[in-house]
Amino acid sequence: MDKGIILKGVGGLYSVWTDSAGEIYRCTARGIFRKDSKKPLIGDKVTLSEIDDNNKTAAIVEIAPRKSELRRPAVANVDKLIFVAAASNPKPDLLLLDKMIVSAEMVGIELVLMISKSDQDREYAEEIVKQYSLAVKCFITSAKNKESFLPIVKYIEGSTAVIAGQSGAGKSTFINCITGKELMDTGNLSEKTGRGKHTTRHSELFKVTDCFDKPTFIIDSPGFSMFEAEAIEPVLLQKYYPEMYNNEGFCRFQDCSHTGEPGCFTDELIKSGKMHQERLERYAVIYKELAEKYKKRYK
Ligand SMILES: Nc1nc2c(ncn2[C@@H]2O[C@H](COP(=O)(O)OP(=O)(O)OP(=O)(O)O)[C@@H](O)[C@H]2O)c(=O)[nH]1
Ligand SMILES: [Mg+2]
Ligand SMILES: [Zn+2]
Repeated sequence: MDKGIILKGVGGLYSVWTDSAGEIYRCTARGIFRKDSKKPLIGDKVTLSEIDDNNKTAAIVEIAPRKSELRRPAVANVDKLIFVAAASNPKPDLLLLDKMIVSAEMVGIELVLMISKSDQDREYAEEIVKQYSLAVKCFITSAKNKESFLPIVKYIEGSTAVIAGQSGAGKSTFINCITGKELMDTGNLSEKTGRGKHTTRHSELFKVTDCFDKPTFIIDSPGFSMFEAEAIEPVLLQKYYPEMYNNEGFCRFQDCSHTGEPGCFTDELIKSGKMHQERLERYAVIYKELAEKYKKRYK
């Protein structure tokens, strides 16, 4: 029996790094997981059996309890999530970002925002910071100036972080820059649509040694553009907005949804600069989506 960590999984075949052997084994998962509908995830700590040292193959027989679990990207045991939004090309989807913040808040993973490609539109990069700095930590970066990555590198040192965001935002470019290796393929945007081409197809975990003193792990993940808000009761949504839970106040109506009712405490937040107007407008969009979902489910 040996222990390891899942680096990658494609078509039911998992690459598992074992510290004791200092090597990667190609592993299959025993049927037992399928029975409990528990699927091994990148970042899972696993126990191996049937180890074949010559062919470097083994079977995963157990998954250790997870410290954390994310649905999108599907990864286990991360402490931090770096969400990459490009200042331009591709145009950032801020509603997607808002939903990701909610989702990370729910599972207790710290989300930080990396605004990439600031060389292409510095002004808009700063506009995004204005909208989000009251909710999450923000970093403005550009691959044209590698020093701009240093504050993030410092921030993830000693932890396990996953990097996520739209296709073409610059996730793999970041991984290559900070490791100083061409670990991942990167790809141009489609000229026709201005969107990324989904260059990265599978999540992959790397142990980064070069620029860190403490062991640090980072997971690259495929870009995505669709994300459904978690199916929570709409009144609970405010619990996942730092601007709201850090500045609680009273509304005229006890059952105020904070989506435009008169006498709402969010008016004060906007006026005093404790929440950005557009974050609040998108809050209302997500609230309505949840309300629809909730109605369908319980009617
Ligand atoms: N100008 C500029 N281009 C960048 C920057 N970062 C990345 N790019 C370019 O943007 C394109 C997409 O980068 P990738 O790193 O492949 O993007 P990704 O987020 O990994 O995309 P997927 O794997 O498809 O999810 C590449 O052509 C990169 O060279 C940046 O800071 N500035
Ligand atoms: Mg990529
Ligand atoms: Zn209110």
